Amino acid sequence: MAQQPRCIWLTGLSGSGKSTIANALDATFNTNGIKSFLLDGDNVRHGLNKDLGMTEADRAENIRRVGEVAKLMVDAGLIVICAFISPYNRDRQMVRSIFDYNQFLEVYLETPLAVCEDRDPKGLYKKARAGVIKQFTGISDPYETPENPEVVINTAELSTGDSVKRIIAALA
Ligand code: GGZ
Repeated sequence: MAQQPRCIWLTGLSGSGKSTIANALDATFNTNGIKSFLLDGDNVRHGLNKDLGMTEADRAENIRRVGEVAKLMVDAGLIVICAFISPYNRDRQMVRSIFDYNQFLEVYLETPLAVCEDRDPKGLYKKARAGVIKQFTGISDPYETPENPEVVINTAELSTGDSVKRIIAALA
């Protein structure tokens, strides 16, 4: 499984399966001796981007900084897996433009809102519906459907293992 350094960008609603698939991908690469690194809201929004909130401008800056860090890591020879809601087409296009033509793979997790809301692993949708969390993506904030993603996955229909296989096949 020889793989070139690259950025794999996972976009989708909260609860769509981004972190699950990102972690499974990371584990698969590492098992095969391929150096990869995972960037997601958990490790980035508590450190590098802890000054940012959820406004449109702050989300744009979140994505911009992550893209620049991912580019440095790709240049250092890693496969970088980024798992961010990244709800705006403009921001996803901007991050794509940071990379060379075949260095960027956009994976859209199209898991329907109703499924994500049903999963609600952290109770965030419930809080968003109650108005406790404002500007919540899919409820009170937009999610723009990706226009030209390289891969589209509905995790309500495809297992994590098959999702990983589909993404790795798209890297070939
Ligand atoms: C969406 C929110 C919000 C709001 C907190 N809207 O599923 P999670 O919980 O674990 O991951 C989500 C994370 C969003 O961070 P991102 O950096 O991925 O967002 S973006 O790409 O739009 O910049 C969610 C939680 O934080 N969360 N408030 N208002 N998700």
